[in-house]
Amino acid sequence: KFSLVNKNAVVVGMGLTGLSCVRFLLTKGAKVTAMDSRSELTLSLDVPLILGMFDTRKLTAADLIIISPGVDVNTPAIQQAIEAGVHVIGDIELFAQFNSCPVIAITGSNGKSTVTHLVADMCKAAGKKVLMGGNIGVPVLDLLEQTADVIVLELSSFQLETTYSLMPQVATVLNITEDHLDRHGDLATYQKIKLSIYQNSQFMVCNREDILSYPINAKATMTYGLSQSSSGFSWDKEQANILLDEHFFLDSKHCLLVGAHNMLNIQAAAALAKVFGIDDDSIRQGAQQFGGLPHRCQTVAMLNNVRWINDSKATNVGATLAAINGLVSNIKGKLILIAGGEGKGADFSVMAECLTQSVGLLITLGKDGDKIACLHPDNIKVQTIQEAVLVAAKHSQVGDVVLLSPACASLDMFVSYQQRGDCFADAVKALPA
Ligand code: UMA
Ligand code: ADP
Repeated sequence: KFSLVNKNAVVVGMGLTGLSCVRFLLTKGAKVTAMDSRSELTLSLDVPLILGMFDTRKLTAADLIIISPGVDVNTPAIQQAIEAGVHVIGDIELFAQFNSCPVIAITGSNGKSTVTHLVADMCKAAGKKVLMGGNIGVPVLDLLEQTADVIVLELSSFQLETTYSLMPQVATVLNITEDHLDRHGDLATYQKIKLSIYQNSQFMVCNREDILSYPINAKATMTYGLSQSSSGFSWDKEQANILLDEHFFLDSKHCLLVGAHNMLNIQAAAALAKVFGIDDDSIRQGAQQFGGLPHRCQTVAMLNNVRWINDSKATNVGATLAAINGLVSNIKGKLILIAGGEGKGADFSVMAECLTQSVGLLITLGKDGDKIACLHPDNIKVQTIQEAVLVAAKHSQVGDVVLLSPACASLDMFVSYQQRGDCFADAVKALPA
């Protein structure tokens, strides 16, 4: 365990994470300096603040640097400090050093927030006091102020990259598909960072459908998947039931979540909860009551028998493919897809087959919209979400589905994926009846 008393700590990045780190370090008696690349910023915390270019001298002289997930560890000033022997960690590592509550840890390219909520609900149904945090939007250090029976953590690759000693009771990598390659360089590096969640984990839950998500040199405690399996969770497609060890476990018709990817999410959450020791009835109750999160395949309107779906949280190719494949068998008319935004260096060509087979009309926008548009012969390029909605309305007929599932981050045009999704929903509501 670190002693932080009188340590010179520099916190880099003054977003949600950085602010929580400053608050925590002050309570532990550290001498804290805050840094942020922005040129203007007012802090309500009483610590020295260095703005603009990172101060290399200050960084290399520090005892400890805590960097925010949005700050690249490969930033030259940070690398220089690492070479000078300074300990560089993230808030999750700091949390791990001080936490004594059991942790269920969840990462993966897609489904993290959904599974995190499902697991939390299953634990709550069993009467446990549950806290949720991490990439889901709650800085983990803030959780240390409360007591709980279990902490459910959603962890991103940026957070895992600077974490070394988290010891989850049970952990999972839900799936691995391309994301954040602009930061991590290649899929192998991204995968290695994701798999580090298993490093000190007592138990591991793995997805049989995704071999990349398995731990290297270790055995899965429990598996799940759509494929048949004599042990773990599986899927009976004919009856639409979730099975456990080949016996009936849960009828998906009693669940509010729909789509193949969500059947995997329910199984993953059930496996995590079961391995953690939650009873089957509470697992079923949590799975049945969860209605899904906003901006994830959420129906925002039914207008003239056209369904409008907001999947703004689909910020990578894997998420958009899952949304299309999950929806397509239930569409009577055609699927109109709105996609594009900040592509984060992704290879969109893997979407080509799915787009030409399942999408009737493709509407693109944003910085990397053209890279998607060229994959479909019937495409229309637009400038704004409002224009995309108007074009979709003009081309839609009874039975069609209009899906906003961008396969890209939103930051080229919006503050967040939430703002993008809200803009879409507002534009749909503004359509003439
Ligand atoms: N900053 C710099 N220099 C840089 C980059 C950023 O100074 O080079 C500063 C910015 O000026 C800003 C601050 O850093 O003041 C922002 O820090 P941040 O980007 O790390 O964001 P936080 O507000 O701390 O939020 C982070 C996560 N953000 C990212 O990983 C980008 C949040 O995940 C997370 O919810 C939160 O910590 C609490 O744990 C968001 C996210 O987009 C939702 N995550 C990515 C994703 O899901 O795809 C990984
Ligand atoms: P994350 O927190 O990892 O971004 P979410 O639960 O917020 O995951 O879902 C984000 C998007 O990913 C959704 O909009 C949906 O289209 C897609 N998605 C959800 N679960 C899965 C899954 N298991 N596999 C692939 N895609 C998924």
